[in-house]
Amino acid sequence: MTYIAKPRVHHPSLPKNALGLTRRDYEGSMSTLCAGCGHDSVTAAIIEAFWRLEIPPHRVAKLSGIGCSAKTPTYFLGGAHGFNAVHGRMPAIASGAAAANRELTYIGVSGDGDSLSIGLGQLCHAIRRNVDMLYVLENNGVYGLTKGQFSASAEIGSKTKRGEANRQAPIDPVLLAISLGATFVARSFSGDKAQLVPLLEAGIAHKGFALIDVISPCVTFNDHEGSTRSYQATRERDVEIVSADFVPPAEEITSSYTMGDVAHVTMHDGSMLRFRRVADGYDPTDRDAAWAYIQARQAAGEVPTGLLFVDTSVPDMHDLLETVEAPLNVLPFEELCPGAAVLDSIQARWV
Ligand SMILES: Cc1ncc(C[n+]2csc(CCOP(=O)(O)OP(=O)(O)O)c2C)c(N)n1
Ligand code: SF4
Repeated sequence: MTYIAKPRVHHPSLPKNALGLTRRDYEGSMSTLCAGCGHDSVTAAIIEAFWRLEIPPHRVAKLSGIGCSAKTPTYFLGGAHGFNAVHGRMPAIASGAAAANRELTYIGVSGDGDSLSIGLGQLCHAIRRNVDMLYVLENNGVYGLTKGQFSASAEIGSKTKRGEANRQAPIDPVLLAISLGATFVARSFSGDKAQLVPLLEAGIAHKGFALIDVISPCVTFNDHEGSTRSYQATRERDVEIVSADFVPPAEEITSSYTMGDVAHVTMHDGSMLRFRRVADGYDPTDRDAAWAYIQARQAAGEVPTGLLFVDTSVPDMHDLLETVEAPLNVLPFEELCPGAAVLDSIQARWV
């Protein structure tokens, strides 16, 4: 937790994006999390990604459930719409909001407890529906807010502060998402802003459900020797298997990599994902191969990071359900409530 108040007046020469906004305009309230919490670094990366993408804060809806991670939307994009849902229920709220207004950009922030225990079913169905949103899972292996109980992502053998070892098998959100048909799956580390920011940008630009699992250490309850989610353990085991770069539509595409090493995926809005295979033969567009590769590396004690899987060809929730283009709040009453005759004709289709 920081006690230094944010200055009200900003230096006039702070860099501005094309909207004339500085990074300060993408910040929120002062964080009340513990000093050094990984979640604050994720917040900083989210601020950077939205600033770079030049998305007006008031065109964003930020959602969360319950947990230290769920508090973080308060600390970015103060001008955005926000909703703090019941524990684990953020995906349902996000799905409903997105169905009612497809013009906003949706970001959900959750924890491993919020997502993989009480909210696991909700997460699975948001993936299955391919809801057009970025879902950031701040993964620290514990329930930080309720003082450090193991979460469902804790690995076997990981130790609590008092030395007890976890004996239950973990749920891996990345493998879960790939096996459920997710269309954008990435993993990163809160301490690696250079990798995390382009992944966040790409996840926001992705049309459909984008999951980014961010290893985000809890310095208060899970950063000791014996923990597999500490800063030290993550730094030792983090292996980047794909180096991804995000190129917005308006930017010239130049490559710093040797030609032949670089592959491009065009996103629906014309932006581009440019990735380099760091690991031999790794292809983030091949679902089966990605799943097998990640599982094999994890069995060998590594934490593979980067853009792990992407598919831009799958229809998202709006395409599947043929949702209305205009936000529901601007539709005239006659269209929202077309009367009994129209309802009868709809019901007649099923009799
Ligand atoms: C219905 C319900 N059950 C249990 C709780 C208690 N609770 C609050 S936060 C939390 C887990 C938070 O862990 P995580 O999602 O990993 O977030 P972190 O605090 O680690 O960022 C739990 C179990 C609650 N608030 N509501
Ligand atoms: S308890 Fe852990 S997760 Fe919560 S703010 Fe502190 S360091 Fe972060």
